[in-house]
Amino acid sequence: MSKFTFLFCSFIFLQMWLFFVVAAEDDPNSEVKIEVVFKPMECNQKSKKGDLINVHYDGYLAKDGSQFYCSRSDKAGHPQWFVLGVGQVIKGLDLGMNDMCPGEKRKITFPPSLGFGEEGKAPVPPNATLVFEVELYSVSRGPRSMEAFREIDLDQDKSLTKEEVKRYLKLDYERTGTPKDEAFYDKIMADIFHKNDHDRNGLITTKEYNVYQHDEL
Ligand SMILES: [Ca+2]
Ligand SMILES: [Ca+2]
Repeated sequence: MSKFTFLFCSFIFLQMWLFFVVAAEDDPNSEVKIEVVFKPMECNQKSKKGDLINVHYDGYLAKDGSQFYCSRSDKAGHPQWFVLGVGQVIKGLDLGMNDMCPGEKRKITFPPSLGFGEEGKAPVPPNATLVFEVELYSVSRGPRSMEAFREIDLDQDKSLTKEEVKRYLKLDYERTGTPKDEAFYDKIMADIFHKNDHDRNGLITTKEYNVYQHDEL
């Protein structure tokens, strides 16, 4: 074998090896099917892992199209808040709502392994492929970083009052060009404090706020 042939064969072998490594890698993203139903003209902040997002989502079973969850009728009907990509919602939604613009609507389809699995969870039956129709209202960049906390905490006393959070929310909505009425903010505030003010004293401390528990002030 000439030196050249040897080098060439090594190269082919390396290529094949790389191909198998890549092909064998289980990529959960490829199992999530995303259809963009509506995309707003303007998009200055796309959702990414760690962002606090506000969203309406309706869940359907792929096999017969029946609805099993509707955030518009559940929990007083206001959009849900959660931190994207950290397991606060099922995996299929965490993956399917990434890189999304405020105002965007998507239809997201994913297998049971990224939903409620082989067992299912009532009213979702075992082994169910799920379809979600989602509408994203707002994206707050890195709200769970201490940087954002300091921005919200006007008087820098390391705890957030309802007034401080509300002011921040208003600014955020005004920034994205979608200001809302007082009732809208009040509903969101109730939701945020319900989920984060664990000791119910009307203040969100750095500890209550920080889901990752590793950022230091
Ligand atoms: Ca404060
Ligand atoms: Ca508290």
